[in-house]
Amino acid sequence: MEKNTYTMLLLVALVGMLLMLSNQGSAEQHVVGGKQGWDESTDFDSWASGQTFKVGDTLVFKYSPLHNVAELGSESEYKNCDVGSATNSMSDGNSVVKLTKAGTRYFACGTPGHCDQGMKLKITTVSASSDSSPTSSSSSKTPTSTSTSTSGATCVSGSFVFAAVFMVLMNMLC
Ligand SMILES: [Cu+2]
Repeated sequence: MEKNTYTMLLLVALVGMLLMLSNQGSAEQHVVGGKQGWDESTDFDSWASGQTFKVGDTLVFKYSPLHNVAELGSESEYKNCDVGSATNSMSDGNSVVKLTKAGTRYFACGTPGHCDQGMKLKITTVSASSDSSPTSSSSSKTPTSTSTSTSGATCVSGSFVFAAVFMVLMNMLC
Protein backbone atom coordinates (compact mmCIF):
# COMPACT_ATOMS: atom_id res chain seq x y z
CA MET A 1 0.00 0.00 0.00
CA GLU A 2 2.78 2.44 0.98
CA LYS A 3 4.67 1.74 -2.22
CA ASN A 4 1.62 2.51 -4.32
CA THR A 5 1.19 5.90 -2.66
CA TYR A 6 4.83 6.73 -3.41
CA THR A 7 4.50 5.73 -7.01
CA MET A 8 1.36 7.77 -7.43
CA LEU A 9 2.89 10.86 -5.86
CA LEU A 10 6.00 10.56 -7.99
CA LEU A 11 3.85 10.22 -11.07
CA VAL A 12 1.90 13.32 -10.08
CA ALA A 13 5.16 15.20 -9.55
CA LEU A 14 6.44 14.10 -12.93
CA VAL A 15 3.31 15.18 -14.75
CA GLY A 16 3.47 18.54 -12.99
CA MET A 17 7.09 19.03 -14.00
CA LEU A 18 6.27 18.19 -17.60
CA LEU A 19 3.47 20.75 -17.56
CA MET A 20 5.88 23.33 -16.19
CA LEU A 21 8.51 22.57 -18.80
CA SER A 22 6.05 22.79 -21.66
CA ASN A 23 4.89 26.14 -20.34
CA GLN A 24 8.41 27.54 -20.09
CA GLY A 25 9.16 26.68 -23.68
CA SER A 26 6.18 28.57 -24.98
CA ALA A 27 7.91 30.91 -27.41
CA GLU A 28 5.36 32.96 -29.24
CA GLN A 29 4.99 33.25 -32.97
CA HIS A 30 3.97 36.70 -34.16
CA VAL A 31 2.35 36.77 -37.59
CA VAL A 32 3.30 40.27 -38.72
CA GLY A 33 0.23 42.41 -39.33
CA GLY A 34 -2.10 39.75 -37.97
CA LYS A 35 -4.72 38.51 -40.42
CA GLN A 36 -3.85 41.17 -43.01
CA GLY A 37 -0.26 40.06 -43.03
CA TRP A 38 2.67 41.91 -44.58
CA ASP A 39 0.79 44.31 -46.89
CA GLU A 40 0.63 48.06 -47.66
CA SER A 41 -2.82 48.34 -46.13
CA THR A 42 -1.75 47.08 -42.71
CA ASP A 43 -1.01 49.53 -39.91
CA PHE A 44 2.15 47.99 -38.49
CA ASP A 45 2.65 50.57 -35.75
CA SER A 46 -0.64 49.75 -34.12
CA TRP A 47 -0.14 46.02 -34.71
CA ALA A 48 3.29 46.09 -33.04
CA SER A 49 2.06 48.16 -30.11
CA GLY A 50 -0.35 45.37 -29.25
CA GLN A 51 2.37 42.72 -29.13
CA THR A 52 5.06 41.81 -26.66
CA PHE A 53 8.17 40.56 -28.41
CA LYS A 54 10.36 38.40 -26.22
CA VAL A 55 13.70 36.75 -26.85
CA GLY A 56 13.00 33.33 -28.33
CA ASP A 57 9.83 34.45 -30.12
CA THR A 58 9.58 34.44 -33.89
CA LEU A 59 8.20 36.84 -36.44
CA VAL A 60 6.44 35.39 -39.46
CA PHE A 61 5.98 37.59 -42.52
CA LYS A 62 3.25 36.33 -44.86
CA TYR A 63 2.99 38.09 -48.21
CA SER A 64 2.30 37.83 -51.91
CA PRO A 65 5.10 37.87 -54.53
CA LEU A 66 4.50 41.64 -54.86
CA HIS A 67 6.33 42.11 -51.61
CA ASN A 68 9.50 41.11 -49.87
CA VAL A 69 11.12 41.70 -46.52
CA ALA A 70 14.30 43.65 -45.99
CA GLU A 71 15.85 43.99 -42.59
CA LEU A 72 17.37 47.41 -42.01
CA GLY A 73 20.34 48.12 -39.80
CA SER A 74 19.43 51.44 -38.26
CA GLU A 75 16.68 53.82 -37.22
CA SER A 76 17.66 56.34 -39.91
CA GLU A 77 17.49 53.71 -42.64
CA TYR A 78 14.08 52.80 -41.31
CA LYS A 79 12.93 56.42 -41.28
CA ASN A 80 14.25 57.11 -44.78
CA CYS A 81 13.10 53.77 -46.21
CA ASP A 82 16.68 53.10 -47.26
CA VAL A 83 15.99 49.53 -48.36
CA GLY A 84 19.05 49.54 -50.63
CA SER A 85 21.35 48.97 -47.68
CA ALA A 86 19.35 46.14 -46.13
CA THR A 87 21.27 43.74 -43.93
CA ASN A 88 19.07 40.81 -44.89
CA SER A 89 16.49 40.21 -47.60
CA MET A 90 13.79 37.58 -47.79
CA SER A 91 11.29 36.93 -50.56
CA ASP A 92 9.88 33.46 -50.03
CA GLY A 93 6.41 34.67 -49.05
CA ASN A 94 6.61 33.11 -45.62
CA SER A 95 9.67 34.52 -43.91
CA VAL A 96 10.46 33.49 -40.38
CA VAL A 97 12.67 35.72 -38.28
CA LYS A 98 13.85 34.51 -34.91
CA LEU A 99 14.23 37.12 -32.20
CA THR A 100 17.48 35.97 -30.68
CA LYS A 101 18.34 38.95 -28.52
CA ALA A 102 16.85 42.00 -26.87
CA GLY A 103 16.86 45.23 -28.84
CA THR A 104 15.20 47.05 -31.71
CA ARG A 105 14.92 45.65 -35.21
CA TYR A 106 13.70 47.28 -38.40
CA PHE A 107 12.01 45.75 -41.40
CA ALA A 108 10.64 47.21 -44.61
CA CYS A 109 9.27 46.05 -47.91
CA GLY A 110 11.83 46.38 -50.66
CA THR A 111 9.32 46.84 -53.48
CA PRO A 112 9.68 50.45 -54.73
CA GLY A 113 7.21 52.76 -53.01
CA HIS A 114 5.86 50.27 -50.52
CA CYS A 115 7.97 51.36 -47.58
CA ASP A 116 6.98 54.99 -48.19
CA GLN A 117 3.36 53.87 -48.07
CA GLY A 118 3.97 52.62 -44.56
CA MET A 119 5.04 49.09 -45.25
CA LYS A 120 7.68 49.05 -42.58
CA LEU A 121 7.97 47.63 -39.13
CA LYS A 122 9.94 48.54 -36.04
CA ILE A 123 9.90 46.16 -33.13
CA THR A 124 11.58 46.07 -29.76
CA THR A 125 12.43 42.71 -28.28
CA VAL A 126 12.63 42.41 -24.53
CA SER A 127 14.60 39.77 -22.68
CA ALA A 128 12.31 37.03 -21.45
CA SER A 129 13.47 37.27 -17.84
CA SER A 130 12.88 41.02 -17.48
CA ASP A 131 9.15 40.41 -17.50
CA SER A 132 8.15 41.15 -13.90
CA SER A 133 5.26 38.80 -13.44
CA PRO A 134 2.85 39.76 -10.62
CA THR A 135 2.34 36.11 -9.67
CA SER A 136 5.76 35.27 -8.28
CA SER A 137 5.84 31.50 -8.24
CA SER A 138 6.45 29.55 -5.05
CA SER A 139 9.28 27.58 -6.63
CA SER A 140 12.30 29.79 -7.20
CA LYS A 141 13.46 27.67 -10.11
CA THR A 142 10.69 28.94 -12.39
CA PRO A 143 11.89 31.82 -14.54
CA THR A 144 9.12 34.33 -15.12
CA SER A 145 9.33 33.93 -18.86
CA THR A 146 5.68 33.22 -19.40
CA SER A 147 3.18 35.82 -20.50
CA THR A 148 0.39 36.83 -18.17
CA SER A 149 -1.99 34.43 -19.87
CA THR A 150 0.08 31.36 -18.99
CA SER A 151 1.76 32.38 -15.73
CA GLY A 152 -1.31 31.31 -13.79
CA ALA A 153 -1.04 27.76 -15.11
CA THR A 154 2.69 27.64 -14.37
CA CYS A 155 2.04 28.80 -10.84
CA VAL A 156 -0.61 26.16 -10.29
CA SER A 157 1.43 23.28 -11.68
CA GLY A 158 4.48 24.63 -9.84
CA SER A 159 2.83 24.49 -6.45
CA PHE A 160 1.41 21.13 -7.41
CA VAL A 161 4.92 19.75 -7.92
CA PHE A 162 6.11 21.44 -4.77
CA ALA A 163 3.31 19.89 -2.72
CA ALA A 164 3.87 16.44 -4.21
CA VAL A 165 7.62 16.51 -3.61
CA PHE A 166 7.03 17.77 -0.08
CA MET A 167 4.64 14.91 0.65
CA VAL A 168 7.09 12.33 -0.72
CA LEU A 169 9.85 13.79 1.43
CA MET A 170 7.64 13.74 4.52
CA ASN A 171 6.77 10.11 3.83
CA MET A 172 10.42 9.20 3.54
CA LEU A 173 11.33 10.93 6.79
CA CYS A 174 8.52 9.35 8.84
CU1 LIG B 1 5.45 45.56 -50.46
